[in-house]
Amino acid sequence: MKGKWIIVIGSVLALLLIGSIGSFFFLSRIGVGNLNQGGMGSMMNSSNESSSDTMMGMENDGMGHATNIKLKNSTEKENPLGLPKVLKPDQEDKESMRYTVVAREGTTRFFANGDQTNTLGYNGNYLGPMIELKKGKTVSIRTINQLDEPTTFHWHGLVVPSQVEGGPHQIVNPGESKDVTFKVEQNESTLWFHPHPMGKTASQVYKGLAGLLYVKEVNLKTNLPQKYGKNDIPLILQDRQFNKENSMNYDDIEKSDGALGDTLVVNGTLNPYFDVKYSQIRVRLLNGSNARNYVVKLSDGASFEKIAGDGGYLSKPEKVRSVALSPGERTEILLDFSKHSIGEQVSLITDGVTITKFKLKEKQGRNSEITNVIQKMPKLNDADLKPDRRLTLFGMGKMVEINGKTFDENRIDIKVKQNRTETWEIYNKKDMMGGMIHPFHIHGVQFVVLERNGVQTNSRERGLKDTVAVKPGERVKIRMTFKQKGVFMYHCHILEHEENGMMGQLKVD
Ligand SMILES: [Cu+2]
Repeated sequence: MKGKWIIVIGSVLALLLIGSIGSFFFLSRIGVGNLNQGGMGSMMNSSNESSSDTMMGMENDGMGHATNIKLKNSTEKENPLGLPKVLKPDQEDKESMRYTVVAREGTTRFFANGDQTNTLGYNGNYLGPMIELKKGKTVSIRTINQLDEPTTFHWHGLVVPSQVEGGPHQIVNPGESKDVTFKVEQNESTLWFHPHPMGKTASQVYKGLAGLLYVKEVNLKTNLPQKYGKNDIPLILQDRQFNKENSMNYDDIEKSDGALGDTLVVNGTLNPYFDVKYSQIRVRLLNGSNARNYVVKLSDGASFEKIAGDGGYLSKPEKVRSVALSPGERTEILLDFSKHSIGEQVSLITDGVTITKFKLKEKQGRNSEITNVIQKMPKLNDADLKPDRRLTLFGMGKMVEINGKTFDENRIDIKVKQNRTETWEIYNKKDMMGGMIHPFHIHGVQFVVLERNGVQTNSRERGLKDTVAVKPGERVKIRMTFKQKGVFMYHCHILEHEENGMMGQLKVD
């Protein structure tokens, strides 16, 4: 009996010792009382290599979150997939194009029998239009803020000077407008735009401020599908938490490690289907969620081709059975319906939940093999693998930091000379609970992912990127050239982590 008590007291003392040696995170997590599966899963997954064709260690959505909210299949009747409108230029000539983008309040009815819910949108009630930027042209955009709070218009992935790229310093106050002009010099790619004001980014994106930005190379010789809304469709993936009136309220949800919801909303549509009329469909996936990771597959388990990442095409199409997207990332894939019969349907799914049903109605066109090498990657030497800088991402919840610091808008963390090429090693340091994936994003550049944990990344990751998922314990090397001047942000794209200070400033001059 006495021995038992010694063991119990000894265990308590040992726990206290661990607690005091360990970080505050440990105690705060225990305080929440959730030793959730996600936390454990992330620890077990952390040694997986990205070469794994299917998982990339991202199968457990919401891993490491204080609450692990799983996605549910929708019980709503199926709805035709909403497609963002193509924004008409106010003016266009050989050298230039001009657009107007308005951030405004709106209302949206997501459920057939639900209430209208207050949302935000660009030029509409929820989300925004697709804006096409033609490479080689000078684009002017009049940005107008009709919200009752400050916002910015951030062009995510666009390689332009910081003065026009809409970071936290480019505030547009309520009722005001700002004109930005830039030359489009990068390759054909699927970018996006969203707000970036300090303290309001996460809530404004959650309420609906996000839109598509396609860079288009008019003279690009390609046999890829490119009929917008017909054989070339975007899927903006977002998870939302609806209350019993079927409305949503950002302020009401638990979100210390990022807002998660149990309902998947695709282009603003619940339970969507798309009528396929072509034998080959190009799908541009955007993870526009605040915090959720997705692993996207076909419901019949078939393989498909990945053709592009964040910043444009891969050097050749890659056959895959799944693609993983952390918040902010984009991936373009080709779906082949040539061997399916008219009337059949197949879905894109994530974690067993339907993203969009594809119903085969017609099979126009034929599948031409994509043979052209569409984006050449720079040649690399061994010396390029030596990091010029090391960044350590650490923490969870409100206690997040980069290299031991939280964001300070009056501090420049990194200075780089214009046109310098650097290799950065991004290290996601585990905490005692295992940690979580941090999607690392840098403004104003596109980079190449060189290595994960010392292993050269497989070719499908070798397209240009602006956001990269860094798993707990992982070291990811990226390499980029800083072509544009100004003060740029780098940060975790879990928007609540960014708001809590997992962000730094890079000055290029
Ligand atoms: Cu993070």
